[in-house]
Amino acid sequence: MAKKRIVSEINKRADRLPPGQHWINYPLIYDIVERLPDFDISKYRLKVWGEVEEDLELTYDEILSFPSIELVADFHCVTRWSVREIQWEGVQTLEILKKVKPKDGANFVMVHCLEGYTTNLPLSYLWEEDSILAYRMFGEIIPKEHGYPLRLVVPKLYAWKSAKYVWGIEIRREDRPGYWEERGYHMLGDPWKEQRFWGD
Ligand SMILES: Nc1nc2c(c(=O)[nH]1)N[C@H]1C(S)=C(S)[C@@H](COP(=O)(O)O)O[C@H]1N2
Ligand SMILES: [Mo]
Repeated sequence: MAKKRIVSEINKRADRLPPGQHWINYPLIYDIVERLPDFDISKYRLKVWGEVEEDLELTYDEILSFPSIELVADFHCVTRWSVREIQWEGVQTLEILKKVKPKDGANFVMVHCLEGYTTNLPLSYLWEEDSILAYRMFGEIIPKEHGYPLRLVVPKLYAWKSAKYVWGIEIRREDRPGYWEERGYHMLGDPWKEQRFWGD
């Protein structure tokens, strides 16, 4: 069966390039650490916990065996570069949410990454059909510097919300700032509203 392929709605907007952005050809690598630790894939687990009916813990192989989709989506960094049509493959976050069943009043997410990075976003963005946990980029296993083993891709928000090296998804009642949000970046980060920093 042909794999389901989704082109993000953001690529079809009349105002496709958000205000204050310019196109470049390939995403620049941004990391909060100089050297990434080595990730032992046999010990890797994706964990989902918090305000949910059922916690979830998956090995890398279990993630690969989930129904997957191909996603084509533009990528917008708050430092004003944007990249057209990145091709990803992975599991829709809505599939994960259907498994864990968030409780009433669960409205936010904190995403945890293997090197210590965190980022927060409203839970509603993980119900969007173009939000995925990606393990392939342009047809290859996602390169280490772009997020191996697993990367959250949320095309509707600035790229700092698309966390690389994800190991944990914490479902929460209250919002709490992640790494960049604690340093002044916007709690939501909608590129079309230019929500770059607190107060924007
Ligand atoms: N774990 C983790 N994810 C991260 C970051 C990071 O430092 N650590 N940087 C973010 C920022 S600021 C951007 S612009 C994008 C860059 O993606 P790339 O490095 O794959 O080009 O990753 C985001 N995800
Ligand atoms: Mo960024």
